[in-house]
Amino acid sequence: MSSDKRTDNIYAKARQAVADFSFSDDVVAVFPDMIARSVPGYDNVIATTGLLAAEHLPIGGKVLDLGCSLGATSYATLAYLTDPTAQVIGVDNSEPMIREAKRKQRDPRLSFVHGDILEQDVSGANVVLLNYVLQFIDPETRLTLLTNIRQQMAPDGMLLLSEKICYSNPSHQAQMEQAHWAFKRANGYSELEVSQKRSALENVMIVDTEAEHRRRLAAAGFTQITRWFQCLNWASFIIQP
Ligand code: GEK
Repeated sequence: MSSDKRTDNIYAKARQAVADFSFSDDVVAVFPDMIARSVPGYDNVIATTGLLAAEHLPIGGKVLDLGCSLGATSYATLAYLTDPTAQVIGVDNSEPMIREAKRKQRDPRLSFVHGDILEQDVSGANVVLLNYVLQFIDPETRLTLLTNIRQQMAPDGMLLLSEKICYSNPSHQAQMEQAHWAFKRANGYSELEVSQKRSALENVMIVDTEAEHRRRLAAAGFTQITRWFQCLNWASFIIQP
């Protein structure tokens, strides 16, 4: 493992009270390891999202990576692009995250912005990336965000969305949730780590069913919604006007 990928053991020790999860300095330091061991299919989704974004981009095109963290999907997109005039803008409201992203910045076509994606202008974007971010946005605000994206992005633009999803059928939900915990244990997280992380995320990460996503995307004005990947209860969609 490279020194770049420090092991996540944030929840390894028992805590008296587990505070709500936030994208703090501690999390940023272990983020690549944390997300790869927690999100089924993460590496595949990032690389393929980059490919889909690059394929959709015209010469001189613009990509907005909303909730970019350290810019993994931005870099995956640029890896497929030879166009020196392409522009990728990563936006995140975690100051430690953006500070670290800027420190590691290694492509002149990519810029990082510290800001709230709810306030971000995405005018003229050919591709908008929302990878595992909508689930952290207040459910009441999600439709407004998607409507703004739909109205501001290029008329033939593409939104690439990845999310954890839940199921309205309780036995499907239990089966998938348990499979996800097993996935995390198989990646080296202890029972305690899985359960403390779950408590930390309880009020912060609110997931929807695929049907709810489809309803809201349609209400925002999108008509083409294709699920292109799913691993357990984590799914990715290509979305177009
Ligand atoms: C990846 N896309 O590697 N405005 C801006 N950023 C926000 C907001 C907001 N309102 N809310 C949350 N974030 C990345 C992974 S991580 C997913 C995305 C995860 C940011 C938050 O600071 C964090 O960096 C990111 O969204 C979610 O593909 O950690 O599970």
